[in-house]
Amino acid sequence: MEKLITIERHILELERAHPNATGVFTSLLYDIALAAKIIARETMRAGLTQILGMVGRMNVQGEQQMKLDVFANETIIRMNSTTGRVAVMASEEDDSIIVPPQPYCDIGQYALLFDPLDGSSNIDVNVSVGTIFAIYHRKTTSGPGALSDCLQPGRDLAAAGYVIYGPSNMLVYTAGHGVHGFTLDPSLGEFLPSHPDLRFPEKPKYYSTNQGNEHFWSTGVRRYTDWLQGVNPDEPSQPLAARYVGSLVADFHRNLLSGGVYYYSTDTKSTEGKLRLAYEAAPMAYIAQQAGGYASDGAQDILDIVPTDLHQRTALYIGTRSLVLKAEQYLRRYDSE
Ligand code: AFP
Repeated sequence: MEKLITIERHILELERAHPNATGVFTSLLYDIALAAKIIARETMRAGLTQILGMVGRMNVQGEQQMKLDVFANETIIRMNSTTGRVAVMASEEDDSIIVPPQPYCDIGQYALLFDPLDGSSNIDVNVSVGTIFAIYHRKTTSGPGALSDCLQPGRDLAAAGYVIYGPSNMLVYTAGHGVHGFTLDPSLGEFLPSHPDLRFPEKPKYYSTNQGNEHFWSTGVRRYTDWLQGVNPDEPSQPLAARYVGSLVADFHRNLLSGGVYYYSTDTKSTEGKLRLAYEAAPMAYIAQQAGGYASDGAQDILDIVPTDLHQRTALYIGTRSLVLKAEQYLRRYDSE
């Protein structure tokens, strides 16, 4: 009979496989799972208040209702500020690093980076959103955590994951031993294992991109898209179906389960790309790699890029390995004079 365990037990059991583990890392993942449950609850409520027309008005305590991305951000920060596990944090919502109070910032061993509510424009129309998180060992050896602890290449990640708030809420994470998916059972309030050892399927089904940007794309990106659609006369291919939610977490998750590629290229409108390297592209790239996929900025592995700025942007091609390698090939062939 298959054993029924919670995400906490699962993390603990993985930790037991590492005799030198102190338990700090396990507790940190547990803290994130708890923050995810709180955000999931609020996301569900936000849908309801939207329907009942309460957003932007006062709640029963006479307080202005908080926007969900602000709520998600504050929840993750509060959950991790005084545990003594995290030396420094960085969020999409904050310009600078977030340093926990003393003595927690001194004793913390990890840097936690996150996008609290990715795809937040979807929330107003009741479509899936997500949280992305990245965990690094701190590099500084004493004192409070610093910016340098957050500016590490994805290859040095200790763990990464995302939570998807959708028809059901799921937490998917990797700590370097495969990718594990858990579904929140609302009646128990627990994430239960539902998708063990996730891998991209061999045969992809989808491509996901904002094709509204086509006029701004390079020749390489257009030819690559033709190839994905099976209409490139120079290189016949099986056409893939297009699916685009506009929330990286949702698009990535679908492609992870069904096979496919998500891309947001650089273009004449945004020469740096749109997605953020440190807390969007790098953690998702680590998950992709652990699931047998690949992520590239079009020329190199996302995991090799060392961020120089907290909010640095990048182009991103991510998903089924062969599809991402093909993107690199097209960009090399057409765009690299
Ligand atoms: P928001 O969090 O500002 O909605 O951005 C979401 C995102 O970073 C990523 O999750 C989407 O895939 C991408 O941007 C959508 O961008 P477009 O709206 O330009 O297609």
